[in-house]
Amino acid sequence: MRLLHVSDTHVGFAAYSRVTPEGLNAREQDFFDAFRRVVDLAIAERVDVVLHSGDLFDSVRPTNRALHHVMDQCRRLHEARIPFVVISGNHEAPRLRETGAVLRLLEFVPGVRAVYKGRTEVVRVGDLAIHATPHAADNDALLAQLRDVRPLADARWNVATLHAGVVGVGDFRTGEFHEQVVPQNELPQGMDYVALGHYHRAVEVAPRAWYAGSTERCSFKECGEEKGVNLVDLRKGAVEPRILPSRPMRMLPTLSCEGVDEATIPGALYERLASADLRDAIARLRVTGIPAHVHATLDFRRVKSLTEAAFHFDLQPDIIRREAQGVASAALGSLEDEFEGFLSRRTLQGDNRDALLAEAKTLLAEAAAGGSS
Ligand SMILES: [Mn+2]
Repeated sequence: MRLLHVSDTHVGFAAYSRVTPEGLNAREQDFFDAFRRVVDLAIAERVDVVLHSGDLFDSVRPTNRALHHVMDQCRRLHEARIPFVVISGNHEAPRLRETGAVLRLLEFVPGVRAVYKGRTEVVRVGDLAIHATPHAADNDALLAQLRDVRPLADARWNVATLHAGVVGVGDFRTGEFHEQVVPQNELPQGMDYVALGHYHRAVEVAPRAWYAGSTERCSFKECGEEKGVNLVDLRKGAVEPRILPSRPMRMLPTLSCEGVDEATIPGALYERLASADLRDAIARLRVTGIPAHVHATLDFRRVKSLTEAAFHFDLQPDIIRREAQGVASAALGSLEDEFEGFLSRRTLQGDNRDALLAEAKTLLAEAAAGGSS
C-alpha cells in the first residue's frame, strides 16, 4: 500500500502583476502547475491513494479558474483509478456555516472523498483506514475529535490526517489567523503514518508523523525550503520526501547602510543586484538605514533594468528621516515622501508596494524634469 501525502497546495494563490500569455496571473499559474505536477507524480508512481492534508485551496471562495483546475486534476486521478482524499484546512474552511464549504463541490467528482464537516470521518481505501480530521469550529473541538481517533483492528493499515500546528519538542506553528494547535502528545497514537498539514516545511515532528510541507512558497519565510510531497510505503514503513520543481525565491544579503560612506551606497546597491542570480526568481533586497536623501537619488530605472531577469523583484528599504523625530509638522513633504506615506497607510493586495513606489518615483522624477523622456 503506497500513498502520496500532499499538503498546502493553496490553489488560487495569486501575487504580483505579471501575467501569462493567456492573461492569467503568472504566480497563480505557478500554484496550478505545482498541483498538476503532484498529480503527474501520483499517476507515474501508480500510488494507491493521494491524501491531501488541507489548504488545497488558498481561500474560502476560490475563483472559477482555481475550482476548474482542481476538479480537472481530480478527474485525471479518477481516470488513473487513484482515489483522492482531502480534509479542509484553515484557509478554505468557512468562518460562517452558511458560507458553505468549497470542498463539498469536489464530491461531485468520482473517486474524491472530501472531509470538511468539522468532525473525523474514516475513509476506507482497500485495507487502509484513513482517519480524517478536518479543520474544526475551534481548537477544543479539534482536540476532542482527535481524542477519539484510534486504529481500527480490522484495517491492515491505519493513517490519520489533520491540519494544525503541532507544539512539543519543536514548535510548528505559523502564527496565522484561524490557526489550530495540537500538543505533540495529543497526536493520534498507534498509526502507521500521520499526515500533517499546515506547517509549510516538510518535517517529521514525531515518529511517522510528517508535515509534507507546501508545494509552492507562499511567503519569503519559505525562501530556503525545498518543496514537494511524501511518498509513503506502508508495507515497508518507508517515507520518501520527493522534491518537486517550484519557483525560485531569493532573499538577497541585506545591504546595511549604517556607518557607510553615503556616496558609495547607490553603487553598492547596483553591484548587489548585478551579482545576484535573479533569473525567473522572486527576489527581495532589504536595505537598512538608508538616509532619505540618498534613497531619493537612487536610479530606479537602473534598478529595474538590473532586475529584469527576475520574475518579480522587491526593493525593501528602511529609510532614515533626519528630522522625523519629535517635531510633528502639518507641512507637506516632497511629493515622493507624501506618496510613500500614503502607501504606507494603505493595505495593498499582493506584495507590490515597492514596485508601485518605484514606478511613482520614476513618474515624479520625469514630471519634475519637465516631462521629457
Ligand atoms: Mn497552509
